[in-house]
Amino acid sequence: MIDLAGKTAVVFGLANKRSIAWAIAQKLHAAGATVAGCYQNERMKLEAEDLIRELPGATGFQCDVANDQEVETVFAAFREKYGKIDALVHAIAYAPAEDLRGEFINTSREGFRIAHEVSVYSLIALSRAVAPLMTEGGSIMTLTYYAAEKVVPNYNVMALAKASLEATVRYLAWNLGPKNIRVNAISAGPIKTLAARGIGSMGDMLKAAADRAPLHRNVDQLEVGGAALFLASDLSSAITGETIYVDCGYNIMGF
Ligand code: NAD
Ligand code: 0WE
Repeated sequence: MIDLAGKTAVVFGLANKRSIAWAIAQKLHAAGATVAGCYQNERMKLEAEDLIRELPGATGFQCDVANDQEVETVFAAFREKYGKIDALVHAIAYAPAEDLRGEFINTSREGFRIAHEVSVYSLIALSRAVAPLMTEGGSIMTLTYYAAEKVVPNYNVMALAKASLEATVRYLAWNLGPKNIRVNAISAGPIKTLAARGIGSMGDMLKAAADRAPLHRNVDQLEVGGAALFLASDLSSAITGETIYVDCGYNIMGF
């Protein structure tokens, strides 16, 4: 059994019960960690706080990662409440809806900027803020998707952001290695979350992914949570800069 008693984990990206962040928060909490759950804004607050109440000892925080002032404020609150932090989970992505469909060549300058700022730069900003609190070393992780490497129709500008995110993980791993802070990405297979809602072909995509994957099924959030628990724990003490696939094996197939 993985024991995270005495460890504190901050989890960003909590929207609702389907959020990958929620599954990760539950797994870390079940292993004994003290959990801070972060949601984007007032609109997410009610639902997120309801979930956080299910985890005794957990606390909710509001933070829009596109806002430097809000990041600074939330980390001041973490410092005050916890002092030391052991794990940080970044489960955040956003691109304007119109850039996630249609012709890739029509990607807007603004859509490109927003996707990279919210989905990639935020990992750098959160890592810089958390590193001074990871006084006993730590584990930082983010969520990525296979479309960073191979074309997935309509993922468009988000694919560029995920490719950049995976490179960011390697550079952060190199930079923070001397502090014994590890940085990794989990590449999850498609899951029906809020971020996958409104994607017209999601049903077909889930079916195709299950057909092709060696395990012939889809991934669920709690399985991603299991990998996150491993990455938060000492069992992964020599793993950094990696992208770990939690996709039922989909990525290994050539045909
Ligand atoms: P989700 O919608 O539950 O989570 C996305 C979160 O990002 C939301 O909580 C949203 O509030 C947050 N967010 C967006 N902009 C923000 C901002 N400016 N400040 C703070 N938070 C912000 O969906 P999810 O599927 O759980 O997504 C979590 C991560 O997993 C994302 O990085 C996504 O790309 C990745 N991922 C998802 C899938 C999938 O199929 N669902 C597959 C692989 C990777
Ligand atoms: O990372 C994602 C989705 C991220 C996402 C989702 C939205 C929807 C609402 C980012 N920005 C927005 N902006 C919105 O306005 N996934 C891995 C899920 C996903 O999204 C796809 C997929 C898959 C899988 C989009 C097209 C094709 C496949």
